[in-house]
Amino acid sequence: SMIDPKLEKALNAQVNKELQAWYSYLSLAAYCKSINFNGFGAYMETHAREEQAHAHRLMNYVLDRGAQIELQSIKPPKMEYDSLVEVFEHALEQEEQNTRAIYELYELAKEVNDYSTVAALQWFLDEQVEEEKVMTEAMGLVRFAGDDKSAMLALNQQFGAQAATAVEE
Ligand code: OFO
Repeated sequence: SMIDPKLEKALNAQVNKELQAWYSYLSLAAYCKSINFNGFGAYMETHAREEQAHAHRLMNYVLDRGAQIELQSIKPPKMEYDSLVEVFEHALEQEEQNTRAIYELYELAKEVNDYSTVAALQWFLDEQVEEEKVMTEAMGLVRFAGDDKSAMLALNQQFGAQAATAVEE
């Protein structure tokens, strides 16, 4: 059955949010790499790829339902960061915002009795639980390392190694 026009619009807006998150992770990766923390940079790149995959997944769902995709422009992300702690805080905040956006989408899908979309969004909710968990832990570690340079270098290496295995999967 047809997607409610309001929901179709909201799904398209969420595709844009996923792409916005993709762009933001690219910016975080670029910042980390610009200060030679390539491990953190690679880690942020894996998150960028995930967000891109989310956009594709949602886009294909909209198309499978016979609805229209309207790609909107992506705004330039924040490019200046003061510290690695700020980088990770920003990433976590972004995930939290995205969770709220998916909650709203889920509520709208329920409101218009679109049970297929409710079911499709469950995957995104589960994914957000995982991403918030992972990013909360990462942010906690980076915040804990704080001004300890050797601790920060060790984390950089660890996150880089983690990103390298994520690529192989
Ligand atoms: Fe982690 O944001 Fe996509 O869903």
